[in-house]
Amino acid sequence: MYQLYVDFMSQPSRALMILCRLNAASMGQALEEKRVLIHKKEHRTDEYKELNPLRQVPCLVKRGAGQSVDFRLPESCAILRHLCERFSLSDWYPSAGGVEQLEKQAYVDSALHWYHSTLRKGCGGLTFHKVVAMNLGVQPNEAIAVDCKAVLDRALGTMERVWLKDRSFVGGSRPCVADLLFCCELEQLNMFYAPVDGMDFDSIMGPFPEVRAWMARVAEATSPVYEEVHKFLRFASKMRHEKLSKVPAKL
Ligand SMILES: N[C@@H](CCC(=O)N[C@@H](CS)C(=O)NCC(=O)O)C(=O)O
Repeated sequence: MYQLYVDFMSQPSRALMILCRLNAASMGQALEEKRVLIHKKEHRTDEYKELNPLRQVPCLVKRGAGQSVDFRLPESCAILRHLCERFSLSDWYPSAGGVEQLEKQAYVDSALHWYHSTLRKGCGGLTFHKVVAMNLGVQPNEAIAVDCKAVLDRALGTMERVWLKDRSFVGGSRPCVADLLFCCELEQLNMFYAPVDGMDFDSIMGPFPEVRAWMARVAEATSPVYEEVHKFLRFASKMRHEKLSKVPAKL
């Protein structure tokens, strides 16, 4: 039995939840979602550290007889790949068999590797310093936020020019694991509230209509699971916007 440790507010966690929920039938009863609430610091407990010494979500754990931990795997890209290989989800991550398949797999791998130092760094860093840091009692750094915004803009441009050029999805004519990961990353921009943050989802995405259209395609192709998994983020965004709209504007 596999257990997937996740938080609804974590982008890579949501990508994994979408993959697993959409493919529940192929995976049988083999996988259970377990919540780790980052805002309650549950990822810092000794119990969780035993499972994932990196103290982050997501993390995959395989339990054997008597609930013993037989295998543990941190890092979203490794987990996405492993689950696809383990449960033969080759529509989501091409399985290696013959040169053509191997090349398709390598192409998806290159998208997964690209993500970390580009989309993740820009979008995750910007969101952390504009939205998340305050909630965790960490001092936000505006200079880092500005750098991350530049990284994000470059990454969105690269998505239009490279990953989405002449194709509906990063995976081609249908979404692959990279589409899930990229899309869930960008969804967190919905937390931004323009009058206070100086930007929001619409203003960030304005210059990148192809990315925006692709996000709608990913959501539609994975409906209704996509919205189910993003329900909590939508709620948290709404709460934040309402709260900030009551803060008197600075003179
Ligand atoms: N490279 C990791 C990043 C995971 C990550 O940054 N997880 C965040 C949530 S999205 C986390 O656990 N943050 C808590 C912390 O780092 O203390 C992956 O792709 O899985």
